[in-house]
Amino acid sequence: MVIENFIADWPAHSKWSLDYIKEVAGEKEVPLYDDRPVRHDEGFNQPHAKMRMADYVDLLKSGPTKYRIFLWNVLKEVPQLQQDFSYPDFGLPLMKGLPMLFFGGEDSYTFMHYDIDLANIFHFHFEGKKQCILFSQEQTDFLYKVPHSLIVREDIDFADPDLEKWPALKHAQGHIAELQHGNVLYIPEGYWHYMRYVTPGFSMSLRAMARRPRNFGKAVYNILIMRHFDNMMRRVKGQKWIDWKNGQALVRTQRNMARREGMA
Ligand SMILES: O=C(O)CCC(=O)C(=O)O
Ligand SMILES: [Fe+2]
Repeated sequence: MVIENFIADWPAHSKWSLDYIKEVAGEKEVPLYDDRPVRHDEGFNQPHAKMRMADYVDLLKSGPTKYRIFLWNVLKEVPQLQQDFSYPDFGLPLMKGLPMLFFGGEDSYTFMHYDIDLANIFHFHFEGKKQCILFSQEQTDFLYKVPHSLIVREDIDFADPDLEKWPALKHAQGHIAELQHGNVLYIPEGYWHYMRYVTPGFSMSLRAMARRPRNFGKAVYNILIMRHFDNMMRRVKGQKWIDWKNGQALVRTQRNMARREGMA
């Protein structure tokens, strides 16, 4: 799933670094996320802080930080960067309006999730070292997925999971990839992904729509119904809704395990 030396002919391959981003986008104000758990009074994917890009790059270089930039649209924010890459032919039609950048500091991580549209993701990595853990949708029964969301229990540390506390994870079969400068990671449609920034760095994702009917159907449901229902329940029930969902993550996974043992 990791392709090496694929983008060696892109100008971005030699040009793109944290210093270069600071040069071309230093004055931009960027939304930052840390690793705090989801709260009822925050919207879906609402940022936790804001900073100038120049200050953010300085922060990344000064030592470990939890702050990440998530889903930062190149076209909208720094259109000139478009000249540095192209849309390769991977045999899947890439969505050209959505090249997204992701940044993170040493030791920061993007929680285990899958994307709302269950897209195919091509993840191009530029600076730093990054560890990625992937699971297919077939593994969802073992992952303590939180209902009405796209995440698993946030108190699971995928860098070093506590298998006593989360025994179902022992049954999950996944993939691990280590990304270095210039690598491309293919994340098949709907796959769960967790990214840990071993050193400060950034990547770009290009996406292609989900093609399997089942995944496409889930994408439509998530976008049209799930996120609105979840937002409404947060407003109506508040933190109780979040706590109930986290409880259900445990209950449902335990039920899945019992059912499997029953079948064995
Ligand atoms: O690299 C990251 O921090 C997250 C990437 C991601 O979630 C994505 O490309 O969909
Ligand atoms: Fe993602």
